[in-house]
Amino acid sequence: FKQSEKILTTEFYKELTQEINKTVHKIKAKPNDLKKREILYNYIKSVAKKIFPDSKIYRYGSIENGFSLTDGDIDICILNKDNFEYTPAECVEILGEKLKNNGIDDIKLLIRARVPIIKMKDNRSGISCDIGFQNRLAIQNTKLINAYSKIDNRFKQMVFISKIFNIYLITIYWSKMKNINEPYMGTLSSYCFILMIIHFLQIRKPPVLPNLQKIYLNNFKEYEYIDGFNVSFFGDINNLHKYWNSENNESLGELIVDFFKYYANDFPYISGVASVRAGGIITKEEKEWTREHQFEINKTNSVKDRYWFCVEDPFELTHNLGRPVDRKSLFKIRGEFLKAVKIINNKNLSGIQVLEKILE
Ligand code: 3AT
Ligand code: MG
Repeated sequence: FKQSEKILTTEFYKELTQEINKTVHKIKAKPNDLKKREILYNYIKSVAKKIFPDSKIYRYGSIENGFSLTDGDIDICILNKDNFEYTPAECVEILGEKLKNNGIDDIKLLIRARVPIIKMKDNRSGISCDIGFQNRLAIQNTKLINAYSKIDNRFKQMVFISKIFNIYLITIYWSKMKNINEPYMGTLSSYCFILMIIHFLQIRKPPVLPNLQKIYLNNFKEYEYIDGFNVSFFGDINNLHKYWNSENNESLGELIVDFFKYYANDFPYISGVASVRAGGIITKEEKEWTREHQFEINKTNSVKDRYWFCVEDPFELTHNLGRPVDRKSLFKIRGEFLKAVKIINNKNLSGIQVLEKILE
C-alpha cells in the first residue's frame, strides 16, 4: 500500500542519469592508475615466469573487465599444466617466498583457503594484488562479464554505482571487523553484485541484456568444459545482432531506480534464485538450496552453505554467491535497498540529490 508515492518525472530521471555518469567518471580508474597497475603486473609476471617458465599468466576480475575503481586491486591467476608437480597451495608458498625476497614485504600466504592465494600490497604504489593458481573458472567468468559489458554501457555504469553502494554497505556494517573488500561473513562480493545486475537487466521488459549462455546453447554444438561445468557462451559481441537486438531505451536513471526497487521489494528472497544462466528466477526447490536441505547436510557437518539469499554462479552451478549472507545480514542489506527507495521517493529531493543521499 503506497499512499502518496512521488511521481518520478522525465526531468528527475534525466538529472539522476547525469549524476550517475558524473559520479562514475569520478570514481573509475584513470589511465594513470591503470599504468601503475600495469607496471606492477609486469613485475610480478617476470618474477613468476622465472619460477614457473611454462605457465600462462592471466589477469581476471575488475582489472580485466574494465570495472576498476581508482584504488582497485589486481587479480592474477597463474595456470600451470594440469598434472603440475606442485599443488596450488605449494605454488603459493614458492612464489610467495620469492616475492618476499624481491622486496615485497606486505604479503600474506593463504595456503589453507578454499582457493589458496597470495595477498600482497606493493608499498611503493600502494596497489594490492591477489595471486592464485589454476582457477580457470574465474578467468572464464571474467570473460563472460567482459562480454556482457560490451553490449550495453548502462550495465557498466550500474556496476560502478553498485560498487560504491557495496563499499558504503561494508563501511557502515562491517568495516570495524576487518579490512574492506575481504570476502567475509555477511557481505557480498563485487562479483555477486555484477550478477545481480545482469539478472535484473535480463528480466527487464524489454530486456537490456540477452542471455549469452542460452544463445550459445541454442545455436552451437561444441561445448567447452572446465572442472566438469559447461562454460560455453556467445562472446562474439560484434555479431550479436544476428541473434539478439535490444529494444530497451530506458534511461540509466530509470534503471537504477528500478534496480533498487527490485531488490527492496520484488526479488523473491524466500523461494527464488537469481540465475544469469537460466535468464531469470529459478526455484530454490529445484536446486535443493532449501533450508531443509541445508539442515540435512549440516547434520553430517560437511557443508555450511547458507541459502538466505541465492545468486547462482553462471558456470559453477553448485556455487551460491549469496552464501556469506545470513538472516541478519540479509536484513541489513535489504534494509539499505529499502532505504534507497525511500530516498528516491522523498518529495524534497531532486534527481541530483538522491544519488548522493543513497551513497553518503
Ligand atoms: P573489485 O574491483 O576487486 O571490487 P572485482 O570485479 O575484481 O571487483 P572481486 O575482487 O570480488 O571482483 O572478484 C574478482 C574475480 O574473482 C571476479 C570473479 O571472476 C572471481 N570471483 C570473485 N568471487 C568469486 C566467487 N565467490 N566465486 C567465483 N568467482 C569469484
Ligand atoms: Mg578484484
